[in-house]
Amino acid sequence: MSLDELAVETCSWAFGNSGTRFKVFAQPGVPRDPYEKLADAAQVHAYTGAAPSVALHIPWDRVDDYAHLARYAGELGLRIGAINSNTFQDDGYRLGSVCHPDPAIRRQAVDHLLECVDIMDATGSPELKLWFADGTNYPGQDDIRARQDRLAEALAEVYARLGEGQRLLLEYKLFEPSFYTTDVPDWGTAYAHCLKLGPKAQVVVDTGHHAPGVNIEFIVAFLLREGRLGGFDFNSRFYADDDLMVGAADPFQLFRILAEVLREPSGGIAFMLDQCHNIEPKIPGQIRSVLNVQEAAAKVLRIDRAALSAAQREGDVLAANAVLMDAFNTDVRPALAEFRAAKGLDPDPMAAYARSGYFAKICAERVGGAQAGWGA
Ligand code: RM4
Ligand code: MN
Repeated sequence: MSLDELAVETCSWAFGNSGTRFKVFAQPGVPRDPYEKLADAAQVHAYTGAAPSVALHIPWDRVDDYAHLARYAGELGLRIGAINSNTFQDDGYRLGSVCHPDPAIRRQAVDHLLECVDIMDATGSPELKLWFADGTNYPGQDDIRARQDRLAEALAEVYARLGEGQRLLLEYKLFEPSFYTTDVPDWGTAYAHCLKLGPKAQVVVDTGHHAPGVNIEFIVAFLLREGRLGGFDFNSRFYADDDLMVGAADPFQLFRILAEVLREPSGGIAFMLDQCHNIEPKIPGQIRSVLNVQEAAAKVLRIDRAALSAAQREGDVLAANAVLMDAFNTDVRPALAEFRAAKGLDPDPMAAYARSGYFAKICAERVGGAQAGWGA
């Protein structure tokens, strides 16, 4: 694959207000509706040329007319990416959603997931991304195996509703908000459910959803080999699900992951950002993230694969490692600047956005109304 083909999906919620468990911080100029979120996402694409789609989160991005929203995205040069479901913010979900012991709550959750597929139909979105906050806090609280049965039943109903060209991406996360058991805690659980469902079900790897020290590139290599890697939620973590900018905490890990992914044409693997910009400005935060992925990919594309294979065949540990490190240690920024200039983009997207006056414009225009944020 070439850099030209690398597309990174931004996420609508990154443009809204966010924060911590303790405080959501309001920033000036924040979008008040999904249309304004798309307008901001279009800025990220305008300056990077590499962010042509935007993921939506339902109900945070609920509108009356989804086809209209998708047409607006088209006018901005964007398309609608993954539809992210949300079965974690209603009072009814205290004990879970699709795994809840009460069939009425499970029905409510599955109906929401089916509504998300309707939204895919209306917007042309190719992916339904499912992350469940389901789990338990205390030993004995619920039947662990029964919860798996309920999960499988819900997934099967949603899977059956998928149309041509639509797929279901099942995301896992070790813990949080549940602390004792999580119903989809790891890639193995997600993979097993996807296998049962069929070929349109794939695993999505959120880089922040593992225990410390987990070798994510191994998971990626395994899932790729099985044809079950559907995509990524890119972000960075230091401790848990920190949702910081991708490539900020551990650029070497990002390189190692992409080194596995970009071994083959990456078609069908959705590179998505799942981040929150709690203290930094949001549009530049997304631009920086896209650039970080692009930078890591550019380094990966410099890996001398022939030399690497030769060293591996010969069992030359140091030479093989050196091939990889040479690529990682290359400063690709000048080459990327040229690449952008050749495409008619500003070689420095961060500076170009800062100069553009867009931020002052949205601060002046977006006055009144409710700013978007978690739950909005
Ligand atoms: C979850 C998960 C999902 C994201 C929500 C906001 O932890 O990562 O992908 O949609 O957060
Ligand atoms: Mn995620």
